Amino acid sequence: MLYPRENEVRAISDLSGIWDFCLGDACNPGDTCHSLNVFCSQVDRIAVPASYNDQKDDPAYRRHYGWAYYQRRVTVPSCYAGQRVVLRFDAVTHHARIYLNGSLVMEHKGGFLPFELDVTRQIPAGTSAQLIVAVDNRVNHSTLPVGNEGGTAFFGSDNPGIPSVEAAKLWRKSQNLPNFDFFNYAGINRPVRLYTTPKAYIRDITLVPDIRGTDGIVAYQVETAGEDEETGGAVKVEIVDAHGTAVASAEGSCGRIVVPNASLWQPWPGTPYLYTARVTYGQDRYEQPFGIRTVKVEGKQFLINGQPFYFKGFGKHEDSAFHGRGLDLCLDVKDVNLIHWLHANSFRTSHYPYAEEMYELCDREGIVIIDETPAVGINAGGHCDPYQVFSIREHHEQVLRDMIDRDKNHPCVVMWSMGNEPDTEHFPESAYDYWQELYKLTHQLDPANRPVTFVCCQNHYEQDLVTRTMDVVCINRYYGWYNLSGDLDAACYGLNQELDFWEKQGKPVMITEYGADAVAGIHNCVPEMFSEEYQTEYYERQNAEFDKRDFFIGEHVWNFADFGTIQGCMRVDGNKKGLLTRERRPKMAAHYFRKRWGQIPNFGYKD
Ligand code: BDP
Repeated sequence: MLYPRENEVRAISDLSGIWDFCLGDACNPGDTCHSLNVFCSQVDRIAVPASYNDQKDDPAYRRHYGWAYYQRRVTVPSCYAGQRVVLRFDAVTHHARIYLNGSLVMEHKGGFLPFELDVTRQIPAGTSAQLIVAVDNRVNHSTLPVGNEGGTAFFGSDNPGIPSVEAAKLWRKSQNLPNFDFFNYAGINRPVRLYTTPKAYIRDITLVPDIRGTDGIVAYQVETAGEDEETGGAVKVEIVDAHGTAVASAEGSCGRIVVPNASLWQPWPGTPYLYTARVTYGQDRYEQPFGIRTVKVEGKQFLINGQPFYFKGFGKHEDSAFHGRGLDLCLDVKDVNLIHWLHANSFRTSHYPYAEEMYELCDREGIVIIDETPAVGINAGGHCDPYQVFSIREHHEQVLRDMIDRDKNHPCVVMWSMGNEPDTEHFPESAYDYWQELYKLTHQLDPANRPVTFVCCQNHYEQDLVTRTMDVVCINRYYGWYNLSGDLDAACYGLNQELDFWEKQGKPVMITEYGADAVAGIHNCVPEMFSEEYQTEYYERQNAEFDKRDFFIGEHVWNFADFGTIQGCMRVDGNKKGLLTRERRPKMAAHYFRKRWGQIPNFGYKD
């Protein structure tokens, strides 16, 4: 799906702003849903885009569990007459029903990917309509991420030691129990826009770059659609360099274009050179930025432009004060600048696809991304086989499809992660069947056929049949934190035993999570858990082990910054494993990594 861009023939009306809002299920979100002022006892104001949870200091907002309603009027200006008008939602978390003038016009499941609706007929140019967005934040065994609505809390405590079954039931019923470790921020988290296209329009563009000698080869495909399609005319593609000079062109809806003496997209501090594909079709125009670079796994190496790359970076979250998971462009720019400051080169979009603006920024800034679906929490701690019990399969395929469709043209995206920490040890055969099929599908879906992985949790790695079959083995490990707690000698011993196992598999391996909570400001002469000293030493010791292994292709710290979670006896006002605080102030470990990563080149570190 193309990102909305304004140009000489396409217009955008941004619907960000302060909308009307109410919580609850006073309106049954069925086929009709009329004015909030009729069915809500209290209509509040809410900022869009942003999560609603922290916009009012009210437990009802913070802990809300179920439907919530957003409302505003939408006007299609008369100057849009004769155009196709589309209403686009970048992300509504997790389940949305869209009503225009009281009638249900669209429904969408999944909280992190865009969806859109042609409203040309519903809202004729020069008129307006009432828009209501009903949002459901419940997570259960059919959603991604997975939750435990009304059931057992697989994640964290389920009130062990409580003799009263009734009390435990009450506790479970009152909450929207996530099966994941990040606060379940909900609402209209990303922009809502109206955009126009001509009636015959460019529906999608796919660009697959390759390198031959000093030339770039771009295989392209342009999908067109709409009324008057026949008369839309020929598709033309012009490749424009960073100075705005046309360097190559082609006609027809698919083909190959040679870019002579191409400048490559290189990760920072190399130059992330971007070209633009200027596509025209009849009246329509669209400019798609892209980079010329290759990505490949060969033996035990991950090659970008044919050179062995070393991942230095983090798992992140979209998470900040007040906004929750809402788009915050200022924070995105700040984070990318902090990534540069740390001499890091990459991050994983743990645990869901991020806002499109972040990928565009990373394309421009040369930050490498491992792009992850929201498939987190496919794990029942061994109580049951999640692959049999959870009804997620179809939805999982859908999010893979939509994520790749949305992100396929970004040079910053170098690998797909199908999910995070599923159960692969209690039901290894079941897990194998599930992930192998998705692995094949992911390869088929990506026109550029990038490497595919999933991220495996600390487990009996010898029993796990899936992780070893991925293009890159991605492991999350907490030696010295959740296990062998506080003892870094034992932790390094355990880690090395496991690395010996991986060495024999002949695959590239990276750590996609490792970390220790550190509450900023807690210091100790003897490094003990939760102190900044322990967090730093934890990393120093384990990194020294990674450095000895030539098949080890990267280190992603957990986490870039402290982030919000549900309450629980394991969390002190959120997860404190950040190198930075939630306000983006560095802890001791950030200074340590800045020094370390400043000495590790992007390419050839393990040669
Ligand atoms: C890992 C999860 C991550 C958690 C982290 C932790 O992938 O989402 O936040 O543990 O416990 O298992 O800090």
